[in-house]
Amino acid sequence: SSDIRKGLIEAFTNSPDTYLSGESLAELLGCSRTAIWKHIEALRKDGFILEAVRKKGYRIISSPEKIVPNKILFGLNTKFTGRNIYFEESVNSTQNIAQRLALEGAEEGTIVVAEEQLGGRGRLERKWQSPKYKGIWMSLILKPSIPIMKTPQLTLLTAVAVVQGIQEVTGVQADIKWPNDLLVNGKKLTGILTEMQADSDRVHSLIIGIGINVNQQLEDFAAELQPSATSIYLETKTSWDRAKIIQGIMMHLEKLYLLYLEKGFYPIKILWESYSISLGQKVTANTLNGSIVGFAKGITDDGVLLLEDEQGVIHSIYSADILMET
Ligand code: BTX
Repeated sequence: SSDIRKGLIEAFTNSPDTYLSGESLAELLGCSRTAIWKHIEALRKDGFILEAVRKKGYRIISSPEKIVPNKILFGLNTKFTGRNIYFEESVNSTQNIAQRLALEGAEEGTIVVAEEQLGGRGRLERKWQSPKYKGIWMSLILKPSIPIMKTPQLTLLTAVAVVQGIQEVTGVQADIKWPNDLLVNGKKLTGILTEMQADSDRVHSLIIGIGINVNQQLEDFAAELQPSATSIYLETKTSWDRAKIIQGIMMHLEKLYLLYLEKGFYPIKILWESYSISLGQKVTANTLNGSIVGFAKGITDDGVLLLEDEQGVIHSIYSADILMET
């Protein structure tokens, strides 16, 4: 069956820009159309971008583009952010590796980048789908000397940096949904997960996980995510060099982080608000203690969301999933 795969790649290579039908490929390689279809799906999983057009067939748009760590470094204009790179082909979660490195004393700005995560995670034990060669699955170690209660500020800061980095490199303009989602036309492009190592009151290390859907086609998302997720490829019909996007994000992140250390959260808050779509709207906040419907008035200087309910009572939301009315 690896012969069929090799045969497929060869057939596509020999006729670039032409659509090859399942039927003709099956005939050429002496197997069933179902086998062809299975192998096409396997090629997709390996990072090939294929186009399927009804009645015409398949065409390879691009072969797998892998992240080259040196490409992240080349031209990277930062003092420390993203300069120390741990790169792996396949991991359970980049968060686990970054957690370990932080305990071992990794320097601030260290990033862990993987081509694939088998156990990528979101908040509240949810899963984060991280298919091979398709996205940016990375964790960044920061060591700000701040009290624990200020850590949400760094999640918001990261969201701003990721919006700016993606916009600069690809032109895609994402919106931020409090606290940590980046959306394009209401579909999820990016998730950010902040974990920490701290003692009773001070932070030692923040482990900021960033997951960005870059080169996925619709079929690369599990069926249940297809209506709610998007990728930069889906928004631009172009496949992107993920190393360049990482580089753009690192540069924006360091700039904002240094600004934050010098001037505090206020300038970051202003930027965050300018990208936010949750503010000024009626939203439902689903918290672990129940749901609150209210008008999103703003965020506090600690990054807490303020909701005003129908009785005019203001609720401080520390952690929730936000549903917006469309
Ligand atoms: P979250 O809890 O806000 O979102 C998780 C939810 O998002 C899932 O329950 C699912 O519905 C949906 N989802 C899962 N995968 C995807 C995807 N690829 N695209 C769009 N929607 C999806 C968000 O958590 C925080 C995610 C952080 C991921 C990074 S990747 C690098 C680092 N390592 C790691 O294990 N996690 C972080």
